[in-house]
Amino acid sequence: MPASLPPHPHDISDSLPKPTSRRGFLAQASALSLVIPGVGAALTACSVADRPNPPDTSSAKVENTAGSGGDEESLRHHNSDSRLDSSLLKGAPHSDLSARAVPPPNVPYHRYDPVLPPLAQGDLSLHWHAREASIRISDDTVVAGWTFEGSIPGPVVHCRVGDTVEFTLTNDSAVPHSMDFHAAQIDPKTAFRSVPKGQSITYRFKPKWAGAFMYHCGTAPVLMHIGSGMYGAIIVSPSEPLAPAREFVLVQSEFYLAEAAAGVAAFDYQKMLSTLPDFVCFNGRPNQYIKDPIVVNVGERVRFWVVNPGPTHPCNFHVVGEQFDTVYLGAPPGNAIRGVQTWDVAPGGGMCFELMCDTPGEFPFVNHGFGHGQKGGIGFLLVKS
Ligand SMILES: [Cu+2]
Repeated sequence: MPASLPPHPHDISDSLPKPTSRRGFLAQASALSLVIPGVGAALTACSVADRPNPPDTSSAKVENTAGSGGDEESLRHHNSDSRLDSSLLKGAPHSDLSARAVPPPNVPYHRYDPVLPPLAQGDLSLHWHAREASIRISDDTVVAGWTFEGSIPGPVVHCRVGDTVEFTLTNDSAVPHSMDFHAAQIDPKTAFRSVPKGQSITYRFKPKWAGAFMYHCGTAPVLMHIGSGMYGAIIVSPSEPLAPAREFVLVQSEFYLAEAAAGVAAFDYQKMLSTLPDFVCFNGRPNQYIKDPIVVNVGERVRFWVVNPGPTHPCNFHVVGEQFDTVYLGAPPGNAIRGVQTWDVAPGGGMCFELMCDTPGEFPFVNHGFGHGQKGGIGFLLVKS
């Protein structure tokens, strides 16, 4: 007998109105009969960790799917999503932010604005700071981020092909950091080098190609720096404007978290290596556009600039109930393909998706790799009549 099919996305979204904890997501997955051994084992581990709360029936159900006969200790050994399973990964560096992070009595939640900022007029000069910051990503989860400008993702940069971007990074953090713009063609050894605390680096570049590009800290181990929040999008518009549209930026990324200390969850490098994230998010907060959708009007063209910093998984971008009339595989306005249902944006990549909103309704946009969509990679595009 095959495993139960996941519900239709509309049903999923109906059941996912609120961001919750990692444990909540796992319990939710179980409740939706998503039979995923790794998730089931993780759920069991959470249940064990959360004693004396009694395990619910859903956790018991998933235990059975793991084929262990319900023995919690043996399940741990099969749980690659658990820090307890040290047989998989040893000696990897680990964030020590949890020990230093300030408890978050007043870390406000804010929605990451998905609207593409206006195009800079002419050349662009940016001076950013790399710094640590506590970021609330949901009602009950605050993470100890390594950030650009105190934000995960970092700010969206919007420029045009051929404009000069002058960028300065000052490092306020004890850990060395750097900046790698995928929109630049430049000697990385010079421009993308790491800078220690209190020092700065400045470089200039002229984007040669339009498109949705990633930027990130490239300091080793890159996985740790990207995985801890040091990424964002630089959108390069073509010389000739594209068709008028409502333009949005979606940065999909994964969160691999350790247990919270003093209310703040550090990022977990071993979990990053295991590649089983706790959350997959558009713009840094699980399900944030379920809670507060992206709203457009019927008859409008929508252009999604989708960037995937990963660090590891693809974004199989899809809008339920819609089709993309145009997907630009490379620099817009060239490289367009038509009539697309889903296209994957690779980790480290970016792509431009367009659709005409000629039907009113509530359209979920998802990572159609639903193991990821279920972990927060889902939102609503609300088309008003
Ligand atoms: Cu860094």
